[in-house]
Amino acid sequence: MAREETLVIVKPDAVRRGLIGEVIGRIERKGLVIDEMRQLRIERDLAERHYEEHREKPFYAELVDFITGGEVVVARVSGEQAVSVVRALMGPTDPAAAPPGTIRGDFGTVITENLVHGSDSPESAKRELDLFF
Ligand code: 3AN
Repeated sequence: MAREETLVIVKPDAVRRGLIGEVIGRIERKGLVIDEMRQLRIERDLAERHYEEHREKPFYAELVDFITGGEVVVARVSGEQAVSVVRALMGPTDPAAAPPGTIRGDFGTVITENLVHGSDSPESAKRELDLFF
């Protein structure tokens, strides 16, 4: 067991659909803590740094266009095993395949518009939190 921090981004599709409270509420009800949170429009340069590990992927341009295409909410979230607990709440990357009960499984069908980002390791969390906070 380890207390961890992770970065959560409520993506533009979720913000547009009025799901900020739904996403953040699930994280809070699970028992994690929102230490910092703000709403912003991500600049292209910041999006490219955030997603730099995907730079060579075929979906990279679409991903950067999407995340910069509307307001997002970024949150610093902490708690026991916060990285994997948030990933479990989110569900798998493709909402069409994500099980009901997860955020992506309950609210999405399209892979780009998958509602939420959560860091995939404590190392990624540190790098990503430093970009946003
Ligand atoms: P996750 O967000 O579940 O960690 P990653 O890190 O593999 O998924 O991908 C980052 C983001 O890139 C995803 N949240 C999703 O929006 C997008 N993405 C991943 N795979 C694809 C794909 N095959 N087609 C389009 N977008 C994708």
